[in-house]
Amino acid sequence: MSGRPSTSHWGAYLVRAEPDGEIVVTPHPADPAPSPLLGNIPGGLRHATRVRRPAVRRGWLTRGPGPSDRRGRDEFQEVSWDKALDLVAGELARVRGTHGNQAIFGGSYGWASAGRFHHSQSQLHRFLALAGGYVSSRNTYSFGTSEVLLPHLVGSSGPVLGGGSSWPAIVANTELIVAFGGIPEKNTYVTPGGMTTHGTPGYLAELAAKGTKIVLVSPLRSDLPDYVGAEWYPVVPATDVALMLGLAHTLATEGLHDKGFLDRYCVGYDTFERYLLGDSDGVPKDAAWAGPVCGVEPDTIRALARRMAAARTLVTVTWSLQRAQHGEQPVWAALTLAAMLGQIGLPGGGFGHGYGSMGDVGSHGALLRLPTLHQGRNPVRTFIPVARIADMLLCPGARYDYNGQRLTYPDIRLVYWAGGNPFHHHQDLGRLHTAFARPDTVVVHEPHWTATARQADIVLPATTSLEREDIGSGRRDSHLIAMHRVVEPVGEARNDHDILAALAARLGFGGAFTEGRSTRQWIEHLYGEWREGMLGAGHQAPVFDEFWAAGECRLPEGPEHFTLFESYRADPDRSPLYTPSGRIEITSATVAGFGYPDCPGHPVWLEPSEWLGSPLAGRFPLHLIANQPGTRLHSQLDMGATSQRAKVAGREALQLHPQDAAARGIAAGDVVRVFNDRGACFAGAAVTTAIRPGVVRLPTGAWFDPVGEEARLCAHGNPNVLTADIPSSRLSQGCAGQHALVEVERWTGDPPPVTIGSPPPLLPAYRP
Ligand code: PGD
Repeated sequence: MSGRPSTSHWGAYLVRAEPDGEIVVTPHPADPAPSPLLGNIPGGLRHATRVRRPAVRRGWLTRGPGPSDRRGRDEFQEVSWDKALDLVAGELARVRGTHGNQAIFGGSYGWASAGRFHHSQSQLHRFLALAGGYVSSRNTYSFGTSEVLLPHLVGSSGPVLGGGSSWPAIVANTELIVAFGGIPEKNTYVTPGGMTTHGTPGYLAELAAKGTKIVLVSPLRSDLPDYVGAEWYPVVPATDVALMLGLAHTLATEGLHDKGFLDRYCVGYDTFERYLLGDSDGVPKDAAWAGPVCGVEPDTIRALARRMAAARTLVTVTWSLQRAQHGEQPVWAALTLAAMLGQIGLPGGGFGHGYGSMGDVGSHGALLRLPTLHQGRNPVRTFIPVARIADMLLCPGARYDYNGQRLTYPDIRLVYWAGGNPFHHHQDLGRLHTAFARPDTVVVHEPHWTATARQADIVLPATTSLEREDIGSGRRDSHLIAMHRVVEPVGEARNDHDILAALAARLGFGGAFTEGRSTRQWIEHLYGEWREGMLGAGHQAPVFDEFWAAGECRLPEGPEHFTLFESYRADPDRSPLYTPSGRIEITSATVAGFGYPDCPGHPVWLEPSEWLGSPLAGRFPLHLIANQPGTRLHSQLDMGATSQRAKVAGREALQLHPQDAAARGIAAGDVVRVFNDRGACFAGAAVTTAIRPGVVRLPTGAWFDPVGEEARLCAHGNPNVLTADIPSSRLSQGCAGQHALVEVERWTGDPPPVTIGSPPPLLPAYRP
């Protein structure tokens, strides 16, 4: 072994520190397909953008707490840890005393780093719960729309989002995969908490070797690897539902749908069929109707529907499709299509959601409870759906809909964030910048000077996983990893836990927070609890010392051939779904009863406000896809070697079709300006035929580098200056950041320099 095992969200690896302090990272020997993202780790560790000392925004330090439009623009004053902790503890006490715990927002969404104990969000939630509570956030940016929708359709989101049918069952049985959004390999390296053996690329290669037919429905050909040999249907972005309806119409009118399955296992097909045939609205959703909307020839749609009915067919939808306005519809329509084929619950057939969205979807590792830090009970019941952060800050007291409830935004005075980067992950960053001017105080724990750290008042330097001890593993992982410390903390960085323990001590609940344990004792404790559970369930697990010395232990596998909804299919009366009817709800009386025009009671085609068929396309004729990057995880380690290699002209690469490039006089390598009414960013042009004409792709995660006071222009290429801060619908209020209409122009002048690779102006008044 050339190092000790450690793990990251993009996989386990071996790491060692050289005498000169540099670290060497190599793939884990058990991993058949290690992630290229490992290449970002060494360069990130001691990069110039590490936060080396606690820092306070000068305006906050001199004028004290209060709303300020200087956030993101002021200099920072470095201070001692004691001073910083006194300031944070004092401000928490002030806000609690004056406004109550309802005024503290501690949702703190974000992926942070792998590691079960030093999970930033769990640490912060435990701390704030003991401090009297906090306004929390619910659901995720990843699949927040499906999390709310699926319980109405199949009783729970767990089985669908938790992995679906296993790859071996698919490889053995599936004849045709119709993949809406494809199965993008780049995402399959990523799993929250880590993954030691990345299986998806190997299974895709097996499917190709077997000759399994795969239909890729996406404007981007890269949404399935070339070696799979997929048939590419370059659909117009945001119109998958029209294509699905065209397919469903062909099935229904040619008698290819499975009426027996629909009667026995589903409710509400008749209502949907009346819509499909045009009986309820006068518009038959036939292939001739669907073709011009989605850009696929009507004959091709009809032929595909017939092929789907004649084969063992798996209909899959990526999570990216629900990360859009009306994002409920592609998920609901795909489930309905699969139900019409009657193969849900049959090996290799039916419905899947998230193949290619995450590494563990389709994995057959056992779904085990991992060592977990208890977060305690949050006495404050107020929450927001996670993607409504800017609305909350901008509109305290406003009422809004969410999943059948009328909720009210709280009045937030203190925002506390650890382990997330909202100035990467949220939409319409110019609007978010305005929203972040509203609270009295923003506290951020961060290893790096991200855009979010720069928008804070108090920045506390956090360690990365290489600088501390932990235990790491992901859902369905093959290994539990003993994450030894590899290097000493960079600068004066401290672990999130130690920062919060020091604050808890100042606020009088230090003992309750730490329970008297050191970090090593916590790790042993969490491991011990986990081991007891494992032994109780009949699994083996070594004692802690053995595990720690060995560096890892193997985890049990789940059933290799698993099929989603198999037990439901076998006996729907004895194993009903947890829906009101106990059946798959193609029409949901509950959702219909909410009366939301943007999410009626069965799947429908609803035009988004921004797509190539909307009036706005007259001014902004290109459809931007802002999807997950292939060269980093979200915004993490954007300064690392893998991420930097893919930049064009020092900026994030914007992919566009040669026709669109030629029409604008753009050549590969040019600096371009991408813009719409919300904002603009600079990017580097990458010209490719692997994209539908009229579509451009700019992935998320280039560090936001705002130019000017309004923060509506990014020098570096963060697409979230362009995306709209609107929800998927009133049902789920999910993130809709995947799409926006834009225009692109070649930039002939001097573009603003990219400055985000250096720290913000720091006043080094304090030296240890
Ligand atoms: P990350 O870049 O992973 O993005 O959003 P998220 O905020 O999770 O941010 C994690 C931060 O944690 C990093 O800044 C990292 O430095 C910091 N960090 C790492 N380790 C530690 C630690 O130990 N302690 C502390 N305190 N900090 C740490 C991701 C979100 O973006 C997600 S999940 C999705 S799916 C969304 N996808 C899209 C999309 O498809 N399209 C658009 N337009 N926008 C999206 N945004 C969403």
